Amino acid sequence: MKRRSRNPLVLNSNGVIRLAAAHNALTAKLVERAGFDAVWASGLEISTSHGVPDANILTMTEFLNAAAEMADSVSIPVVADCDTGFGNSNNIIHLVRKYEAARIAAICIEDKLFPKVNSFVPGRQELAPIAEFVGKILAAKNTQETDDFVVIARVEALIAGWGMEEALRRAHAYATAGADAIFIHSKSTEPAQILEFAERWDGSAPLVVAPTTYCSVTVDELERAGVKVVMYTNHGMRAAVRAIGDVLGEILRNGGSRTVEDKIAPVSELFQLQGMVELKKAEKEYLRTENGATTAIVLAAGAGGQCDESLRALVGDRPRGMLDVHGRTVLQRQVETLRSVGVEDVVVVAGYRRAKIEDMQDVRVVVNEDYDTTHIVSSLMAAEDHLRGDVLVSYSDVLYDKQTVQRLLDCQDDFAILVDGSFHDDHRLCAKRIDRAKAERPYRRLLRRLDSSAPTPVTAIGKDVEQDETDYEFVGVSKFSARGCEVLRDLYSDLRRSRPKPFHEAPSLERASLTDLFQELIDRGHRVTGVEVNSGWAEVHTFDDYRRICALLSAGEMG
Ligand code: SPV
Ligand code: MG
Repeated sequence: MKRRSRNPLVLNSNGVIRLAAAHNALTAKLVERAGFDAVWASGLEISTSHGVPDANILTMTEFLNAAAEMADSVSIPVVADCDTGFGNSNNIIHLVRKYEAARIAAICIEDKLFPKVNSFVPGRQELAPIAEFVGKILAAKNTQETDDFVVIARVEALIAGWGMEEALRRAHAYATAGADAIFIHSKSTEPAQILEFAERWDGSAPLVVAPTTYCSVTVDELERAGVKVVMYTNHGMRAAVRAIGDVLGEILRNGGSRTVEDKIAPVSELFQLQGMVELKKAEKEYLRTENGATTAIVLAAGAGGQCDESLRALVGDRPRGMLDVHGRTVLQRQVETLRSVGVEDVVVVAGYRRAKIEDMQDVRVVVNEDYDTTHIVSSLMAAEDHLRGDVLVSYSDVLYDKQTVQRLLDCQDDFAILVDGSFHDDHRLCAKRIDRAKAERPYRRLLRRLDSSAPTPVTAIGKDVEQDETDYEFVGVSKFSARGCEVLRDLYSDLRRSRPKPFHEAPSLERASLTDLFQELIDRGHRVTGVEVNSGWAEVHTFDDYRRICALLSAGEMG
């Protein structure tokens, strides 16, 4: 979306407009994030950021590049400090063309002689003749192509010590020449000088001020005095200089960075400011790789205490996925397996004792705040923003090997679920309340067959599927194509409206399991494909499961 420049003077038609300074995209974003109305692309800050004096050492192109970078990065208007215009009226014509084309909302030019020196530097502050500066304003106003481009004229008479009468005379001449606003600058340490100017000003153009030295004045007081725009022209940079210096000093003093960690922004905040979230979204939409970019969503919000009695002592204080298996949690092992088959983007839905999950490196965490009153479908939909492109969805208490996940990734159907028929061989499992699936092609035990791995549509799924109708057990891992995700999101918003009670085997949608969702998809005519495996995975539901997995993994299986 291309932004148009916007006249900053009409932003808050009734109230005062507040600007803060920036010198690059990052600081402009911080100005916007803090809630200021517009950005002041400060000559002082841009010069300082280049390590050179604010005395027209940099060229117009360098100031323009900095301001354009800001305008590209924020949606609020950018007001560019253009010093004296980098020359005479010819330079003004050139600069207006360039700045307007770069979608900079406003320029500010000051009535000093080129090359200027920052107004707070004692000594030489030479004023231009009024007529010459009026010529610059006329040149600027006659050059602009869009109606809402703003030209601010800055009066430096008070800075140069030429007195109040001269300041008013100049301001009046500039407003008459067509300046859209008058920036009356002062280096007095008291607001009296600016308040007197405002009191005597004829109101022929809105007033802009920068209370750097007379900082006791408030925005409200300035507004009451008739000021339209208040600019904080260097405060962000001064804050950064102090903070950076303090933190770097502390690291050297302490011989490490542990003590500064809580005082500085986390790296994730830098990613946010960079636009990494948007990049990841775009990547899902457009980046095509040979294997496709699959996101994994691991559902780990449930309380450890909800599991089988025999396991409770081990997971009572943590999410089930945080169960330790030979020094690595089940979740860590899942993430490693997923990465080994090229699934880089792993989103974990946390809830119960979420801090343990939030400490994990390299995964993105979303939270199901209602984890104690809701169930798996609600956790999945807490990650709705990530249900885009190909998505693999996994329970957090199941381990699988590479080949098993790869079989699911290879299935191109919109809804695919891993199923296993080998529970038929275990009479204890046969009687248990496992997730059962009936399929179009029945499970055929011990038959040597060529088509053993051909996927088959599931016709019924849930814990209540009759024992003698059950062909397979649902492994707890499923995959949705990009279209499947779209269907799922629409289905969910539809269900949220109709609030079915019960919802298949669940008392409500909020308490629904994935199997209820798959049954709903089947009932609505969607094909849910069972991808058959008969080894390569294990769930951790009971202490016996846990013991078996520990033994298996120490024997080096399920790498
Ligand atoms: C700037 O920010 O570069 C200005 C305002 O011109 S001031 O430094 O306050 O003079
Ligand atoms: Mg300046």
